[in-house]
Amino acid sequence: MIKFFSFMRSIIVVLQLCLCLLAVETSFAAVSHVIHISIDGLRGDLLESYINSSPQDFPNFKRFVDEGATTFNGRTDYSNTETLPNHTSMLTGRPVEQPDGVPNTTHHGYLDNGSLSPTSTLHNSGNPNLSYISSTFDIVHDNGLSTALYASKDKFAIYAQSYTASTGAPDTTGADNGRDKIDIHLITPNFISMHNSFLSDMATVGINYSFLHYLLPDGVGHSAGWDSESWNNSVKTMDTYMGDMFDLIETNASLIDDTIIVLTADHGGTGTGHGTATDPANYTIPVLVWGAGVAPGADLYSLNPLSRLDPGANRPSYTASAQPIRNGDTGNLALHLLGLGPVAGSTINANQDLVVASDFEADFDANQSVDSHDLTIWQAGYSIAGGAKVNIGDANSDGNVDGSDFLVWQRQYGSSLVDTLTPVPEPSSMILMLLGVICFQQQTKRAGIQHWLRI
Ligand SMILES: [Ca+2]
Ligand SMILES: [Ca+2]
Ligand SMILES: [Ca+2]
Ligand SMILES: [Ca+2]
Ligand SMILES: [Zn+2]
Repeated sequence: MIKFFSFMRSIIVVLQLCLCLLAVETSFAAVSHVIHISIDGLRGDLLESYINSSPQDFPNFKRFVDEGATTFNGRTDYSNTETLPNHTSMLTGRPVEQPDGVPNTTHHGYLDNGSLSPTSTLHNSGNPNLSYISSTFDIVHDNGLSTALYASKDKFAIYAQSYTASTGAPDTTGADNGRDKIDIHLITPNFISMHNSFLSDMATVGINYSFLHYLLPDGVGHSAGWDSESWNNSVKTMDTYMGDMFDLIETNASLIDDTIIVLTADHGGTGTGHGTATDPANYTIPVLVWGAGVAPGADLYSLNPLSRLDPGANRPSYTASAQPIRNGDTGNLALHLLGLGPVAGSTINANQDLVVASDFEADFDANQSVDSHDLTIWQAGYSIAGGAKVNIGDANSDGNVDGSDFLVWQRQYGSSLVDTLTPVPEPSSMILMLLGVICFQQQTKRAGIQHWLRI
């Protein structure tokens, strides 16, 4: 009788284990801090070729590639490759101009690029069909979190002026956090002091959402030309600034493991300008995401096979069936990473479906499918003890690549967002597989890679 009960108890334990294993999809854990960065004029294809040809000169941009989810083939707004219109898209999730066939309340319409008056706001100078144009600052602040804007061109005052105690919208989300949506703002052409102010503010205050704008590559591009030696050096300088960001996060106990950087650019450039919106040199920009929970070494297009498509050299319009990843996606992405909903009235990434991690723990190459290629990655990483990331085969985030990661791969094998027809093991056969594994574990004193592969 006692044997019978202990047998039943084992069965129940196994069934419970199976039930929890059936929940294979992971959910992204929100972080407390997002640093949203725009590097003015940082052309995507040039940045990529610099990193590839001399990685030692761009160690921090390379860290984004090795440790984060990235693309160098992002897109600006469709019709505009100027500074403020594109930054306004990043902050509002709206196209610059009205796309064909969509309501005239869709676009932000802020085409001005520098002639603001002290009373100019996005609301009185943008799309006349909108009385108020909401932003990332609204959503974060209305939810009781802290916000900051650091910008290195005076014309960025348009954002500070648009969200003051008198120009910002009343807060109707939970407790009243007020109409002044930007807690800290520093707008100065002295980007070195701007950068240092951010580093010290962030270390002491721990701002939840910061938007930073660095002018350097744009200024050098206009004087010396994009892809000139001076321009290359300006990107090296920005690389050291990004190194400061990593240091800031990794030396601060309250930021590490709770912060994500989202980096993009307003436009690229060629010759000494960037005004032609149809020129690939102007519309090709990077989108680099790094930090807690972000898939390491991942390509953003591979991570988003259902919602985004690498446009090659093309310039898809907003109504194209397959959308590229745009700088305008990054605002609603930043909000999503903070666990917040989208900007009111936004249309770019408005359903926040741009993801930065795989749905599956055993998707080691981060393409939203668990297949034999993921197994080869696990095989190559097998027996690494300590410091392993998911892209070398650590499915259960313990830093080791071992048999338990293989078991995760085994139960997720065939899972895919792309091809839902791929057979997934039936629960009953999964139970049999699991029982087999448990017996195997008991019988095996030393589990080498060949043993796991023979299961
Ligand atoms: Ca610019
Ligand atoms: Ca509120
Ligand atoms: Ca995969
Ligand atoms: Ca592991
Ligand atoms: Zn410019």
